[in-house]
Amino acid sequence: MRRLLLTAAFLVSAIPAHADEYGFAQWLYGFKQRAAYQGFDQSFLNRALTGTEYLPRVIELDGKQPEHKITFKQYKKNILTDQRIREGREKLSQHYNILSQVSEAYGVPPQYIVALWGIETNYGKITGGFDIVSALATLAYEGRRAQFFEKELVGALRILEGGHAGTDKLTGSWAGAMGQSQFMPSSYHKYAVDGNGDGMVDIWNSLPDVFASIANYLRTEGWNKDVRWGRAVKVPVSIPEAAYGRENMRPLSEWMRRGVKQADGSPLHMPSDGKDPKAALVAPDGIGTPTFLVYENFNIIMHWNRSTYFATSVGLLADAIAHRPD
Ligand SMILES: [Ca+2]
Repeated sequence: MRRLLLTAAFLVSAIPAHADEYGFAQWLYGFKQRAAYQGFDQSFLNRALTGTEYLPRVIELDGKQPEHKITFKQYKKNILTDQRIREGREKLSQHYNILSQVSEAYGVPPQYIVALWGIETNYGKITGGFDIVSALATLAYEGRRAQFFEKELVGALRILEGGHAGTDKLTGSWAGAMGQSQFMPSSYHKYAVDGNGDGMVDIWNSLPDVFASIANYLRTEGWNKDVRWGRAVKVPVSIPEAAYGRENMRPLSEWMRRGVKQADGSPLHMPSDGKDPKAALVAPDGIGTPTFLVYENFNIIMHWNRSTYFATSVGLLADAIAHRPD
């Protein structure tokens, strides 16, 4: 009888209090088998997944309805603060040597590297404290985008398996974006590079690695160093609404002919290399509100984050950091 009671007590304590935790433990067991089937070493899996836990907070954040859509004007006010601009300029001068080396090597002007770093993590200060393996496992278990997150989880394990992340605990946002550049594991594999040549690709702690990885992302996606991201412009009313939009790329010379000017009313100029870059008109808050003539590089920032607000703010912050007029 005593023995039976002990067994029962053991069983009760082995079952997690919360049903989700029980379901998660079962899911993790299945995942381990699927991962082993993909070629991971069993002892590595046991080690890497020890301590992996269900994170209710991640589910809570994932379920949050998107906030009331704010205008670009409001977004810009939140993102392009005097503080962020001032700090960006300080960072640019403080890390000028590394940044100019990276810029030279990857063909990306330093102000864009600093701007992306500044907007993603406030220059490395807000990188998210979630354990990435637990966060991704929780999201994969939850199932809303199970396949996507399980793939990212496998990607995270590959980073740990390689042992060259410079860290044995991957941390980041609740949604899996890691380190100072906020790369998902798949982006880490695709774009992250070793900037200081120590054999580690450490986007958490090494600034040369962070900068080189951001620059390598932009270069890989086709950044053109001879053209800017875009600029604020003045558009004549004769240009109809249908001509606006990122998909309506036209030669710069055509926009000039149709009367598009710089925001201060001065004329636009053709690049000195004699090329006629394609450009599009983007007005995030609609016609009659601040409008930008954007080049292909804008689409590369949009590849990083599919938000016009984001891409425009990165461009404006880069200009402000470099003291370039918009
Ligand atoms: Ca490194």
